[in-house]
Amino acid sequence: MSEAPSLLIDPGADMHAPELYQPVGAGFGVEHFEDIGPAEIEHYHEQGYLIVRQAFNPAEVRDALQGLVDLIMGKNPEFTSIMFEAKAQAILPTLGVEARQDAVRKIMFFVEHEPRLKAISHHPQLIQAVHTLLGARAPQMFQDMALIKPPRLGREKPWHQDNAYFNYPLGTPVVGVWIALDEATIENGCMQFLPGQHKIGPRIHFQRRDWQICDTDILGQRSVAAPLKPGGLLFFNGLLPHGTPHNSSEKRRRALQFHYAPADAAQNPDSEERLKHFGSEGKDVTC
Ligand SMILES: O=C(O)CCC(=O)C(=O)O
Repeated sequence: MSEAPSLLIDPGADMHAPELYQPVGAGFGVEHFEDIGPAEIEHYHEQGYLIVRQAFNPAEVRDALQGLVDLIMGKNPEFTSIMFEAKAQAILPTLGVEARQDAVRKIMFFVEHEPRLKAISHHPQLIQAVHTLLGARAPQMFQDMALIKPPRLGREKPWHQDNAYFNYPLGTPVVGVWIALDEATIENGCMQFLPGQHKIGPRIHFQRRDWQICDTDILGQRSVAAPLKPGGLLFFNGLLPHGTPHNSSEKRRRALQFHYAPADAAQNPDSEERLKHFGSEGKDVTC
């Protein structure tokens, strides 16, 4: 008898303090890719982010969503990089299209398995904008992810810097792109960030609810939110501290997240250098 493939399971974490996610306002942005000019590029470099409110049209969003749902429903049996919530493990085989999506924590490395998701991650206008934000260097996408926060249950992604998770040498420009597939609001867990704080450089990360910046370093800071309609996106610097709260609403929040670095930038062979700057779980530090 053949064994069922083993599932990727996320065990879950405690609830965060509500004070960690009380933005003072919404972030700056433009409507379309065509509106990105020198002032917007300067804003990105100064503040560490830029919003494009209508980056993708409804047909492009619909296609990406259908590609995602097909992967979740196992239409490509070779694709297994889906991480499910531990609580849903026992009932997964019984779940239909809607409920199965809400059992997913995240999905990774799918673009080579799903042309509709590859299309959005390599959209010509997106790539052109990333090229510009990388300082006119040809981009290479090195990470693709989809993140689902089901109604009421969707968990926090604690405050962190994405570069803490990547092995690029310090100083390598990294652009994150976060794309809303559903409307993303403060209530259902849109992105929140600390404008300009990418300039402070690497922060020590600790193993708490996740590998994250210490809550006491975030409390009292003036964070900004990026509420987005479906098809809106956030560009953000790999050193920008950001997080997303628990979904306290009745509305599901599905999003894509891609990361790009210059194609000619080499990665360090291991995490030693990175952990010197961002800290490690094994370090003798508490938080
Ligand atoms: O979409 C989310 O909830 C958080 C995404 C994020 O910041 C990450 O995975 O690094």
